[in-house]
Amino acid sequence: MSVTFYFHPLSSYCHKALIALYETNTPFTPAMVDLGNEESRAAFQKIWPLGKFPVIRDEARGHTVAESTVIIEYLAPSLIPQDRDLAWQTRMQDRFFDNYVHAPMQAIVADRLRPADKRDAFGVEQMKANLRKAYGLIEHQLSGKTWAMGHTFTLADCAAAPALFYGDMMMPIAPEFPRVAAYLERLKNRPSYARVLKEAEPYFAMVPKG
Ligand SMILES: N[C@@H](CCC(=O)N[C@@H](CS)C(=O)NCC(=O)O)C(=O)O
Repeated sequence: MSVTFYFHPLSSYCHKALIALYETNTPFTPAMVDLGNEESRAAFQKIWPLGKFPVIRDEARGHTVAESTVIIEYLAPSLIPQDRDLAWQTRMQDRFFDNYVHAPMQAIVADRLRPADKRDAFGVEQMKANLRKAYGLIEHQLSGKTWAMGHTFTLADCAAAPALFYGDMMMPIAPEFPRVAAYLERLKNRPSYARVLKEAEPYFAMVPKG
């Protein structure tokens, strides 16, 4: 099965899906989207009118699949444990990283992309407080664990990696969260994510500094 993967090399949610694809050696055809280019944006919006990536198109089966978690379920289901309880716990972790780490991180990035007179310093402080709250929970949950679910690398780790990586870039992980910092290092050294980061390297200068 070969599918087209619409993405941008800097996109954190695309990183999440790419980690899963590399973890499982899933074949795909990459299609880079440049939202700043009218033609590229219009072509992508024909595939997915919301214009958010990642998205995959599986021509053979006639499916367009959006949302990083669902793309992973579609292409790399082995990253979700089969055991019923472990499965919901993994999905819960995935939701946790997306909603409580990835979302505030994205809001901080978005604020940095605004014109200087439209920035929201109060909102950014709130998002940073949300990140600290989430890190406190992760610090506790990681006790005795290598990966989010224990010894097995799962969907939850795919979600955690880009959220923590860019989160750390926006607000360095404080010394009071040593397990979170060590977990991020393990994630960065995981071959699937190391490959994603290497491919993104030429674009990192585009990430807003602050
Ligand atoms: N819930 C979505 C979020 C996707 C998302 O926010 N993608 C960002 C890139 S990381 C995007 O497409 N941004 C472009 C835009 O909003 O115009 C997922 O899990 O895939």
